Amino acid sequence: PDVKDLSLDTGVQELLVKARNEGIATAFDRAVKMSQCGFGSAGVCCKQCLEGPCRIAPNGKGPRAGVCGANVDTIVARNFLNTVTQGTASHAEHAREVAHAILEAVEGKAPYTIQDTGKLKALAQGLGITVEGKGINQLAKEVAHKALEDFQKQQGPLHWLKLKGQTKEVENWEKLGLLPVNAHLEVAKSMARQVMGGDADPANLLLGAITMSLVDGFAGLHMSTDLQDVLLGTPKAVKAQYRLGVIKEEMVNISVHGHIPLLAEKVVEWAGKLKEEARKVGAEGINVVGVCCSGNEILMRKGVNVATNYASQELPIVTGALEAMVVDIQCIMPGLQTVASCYHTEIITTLPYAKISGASHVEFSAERADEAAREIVMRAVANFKKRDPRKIAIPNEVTEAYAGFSVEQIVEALKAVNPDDPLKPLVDAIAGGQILGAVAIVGCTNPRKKQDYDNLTLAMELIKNNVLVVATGCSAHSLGKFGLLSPEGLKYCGEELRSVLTAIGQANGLPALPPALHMGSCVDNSRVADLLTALADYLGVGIKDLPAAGSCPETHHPKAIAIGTYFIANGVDVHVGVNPQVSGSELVVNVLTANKEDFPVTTDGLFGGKLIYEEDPVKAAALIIERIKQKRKALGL
Ligand code: BF8
Repeated sequence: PDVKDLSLDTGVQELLVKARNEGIATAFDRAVKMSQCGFGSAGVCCKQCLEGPCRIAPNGKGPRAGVCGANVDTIVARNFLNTVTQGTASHAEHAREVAHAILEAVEGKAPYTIQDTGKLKALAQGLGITVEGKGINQLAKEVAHKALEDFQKQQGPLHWLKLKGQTKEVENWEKLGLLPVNAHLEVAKSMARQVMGGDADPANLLLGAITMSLVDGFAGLHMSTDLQDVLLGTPKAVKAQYRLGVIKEEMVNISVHGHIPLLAEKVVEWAGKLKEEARKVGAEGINVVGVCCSGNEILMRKGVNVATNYASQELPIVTGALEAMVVDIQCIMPGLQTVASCYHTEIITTLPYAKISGASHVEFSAERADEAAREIVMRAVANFKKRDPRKIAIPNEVTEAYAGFSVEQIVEALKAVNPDDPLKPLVDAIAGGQILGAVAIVGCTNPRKKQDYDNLTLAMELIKNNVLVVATGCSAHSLGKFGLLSPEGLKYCGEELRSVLTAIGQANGLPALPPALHMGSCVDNSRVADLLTALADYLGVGIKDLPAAGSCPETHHPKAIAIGTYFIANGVDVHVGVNPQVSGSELVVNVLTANKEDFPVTTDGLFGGKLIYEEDPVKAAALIIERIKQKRKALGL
């Protein structure tokens, strides 16, 4: 296919041509070659034991049950639970790493210092810890211990669920017996119920997926964000640049890629400290650029420029000017090393449980953070001289963008309009219809879809219809590349939304707020939930009652499915633009999508939120808007 059909990003297109000319295959090429298995696509393949693999043909031909007797509903529901569990395990491990880092920091073993003492105190108070008379390090230690209890305790719901769950939604989960106890216990229990001969009731398995998603939300997303803000600082509005043009020919270039910001922050710090070393090898300095969610983390807190998002992560290497790509965990394509072996770029893995054969490994831990980051930066500096000048080609476009919209920053901006009651201007605009509703555009890009196209098209449709858009993850990068994170993008908004964003922006001394507010990485979907919780509490309703939705147009990762399920459990409709691999079971489809009116049990009935699967972003926007209007009507708006 023409590179124009693979990505909307012209820099990506340019480098795809270069890669092809050099005989290098990327994820986009592999996606074209890889035919998709019809059974897997429908979720009907079972590999849980050695009687199989068994598969139930969706067309009604062939066996109707596996060797053990599991029918298609059991198989599809179990596979769905497995997907949600994988996503949850990733986020829970992320949160646990940060909790440990806080402990090590306050014990003087790791080189980090608590940055947001206000947030620390608020968290401590919310967790029932006595604040008075305690020093910051003591408080941080007690908060970290509370966090770690969410991986150990044997009774009662997760502390973080009690801390962050919206009251009405928590009541509902409790009534349904879905409250999770501890993250590790729930992940283990989920694996145990998926085993051959375990849970075979599809509805029960789907309820298991809801409990798992609550672990994802509270012991994954919320805990990660809260503890990261305490340790590294709560984001404030920042200005930065997007696109592959942020890679600079005259600099030593390092891209940080992955998720847990402990590493990325330190690489940025050491890049600053070792500038002189770069000059010694003939470079002008050291340029750190972000990829994927590590990119989001250092963009939000440090204003570091972003090179690219998930699907095109191999392409910074193809510029021929990237000295090192340092990675930690999740969404890191093993194919990076194959591409890097054609250039001077060194891929550096950092975690003992996430290695790539052929790549270098510099072990990172909170305790060794300075040593490891220093070594990584020095390796990059040493690689500068190994460049092949004939292979260098950096696309020159960059786009300006604003990020850093934590809930705290949003409230701060609203205070400029109404200092005593900051949420009022927002609620009034929603009630008055100037803002029709709010949608979070989240998640990935997927090499099987034209990169950035669906994320951008959906956002454009929504803002045109006066829907407020917030964004996280690689979707936020899509919007950033095409100007929607900058006031420049305001021209695409409906008139009423534009006037609200202009008024708030001007109250803050800016020309306007951007049409989409960048709220952070994928774990920062917790910020979206916090904003919804604040609005629901303000109005005295449940989150499920708000005219809000989530959308992941270019879904690729199980984490995105786990996050989506968490929002459905909160009563928020979630759109996905890629096949969620459940179509083989009518029962599972009906429960998740509420497509059949008289179906007795649906997530919509139980929680007020459902799954919307629509590949066309324009149609998806229409479906989302229709549902927002229904929710407005139910609120009497
Ligand atoms: O956690 S958005 S492609 S990088 S899964 Fe991955 Fe998707 Fe990007 Fe971040 Ni989230």
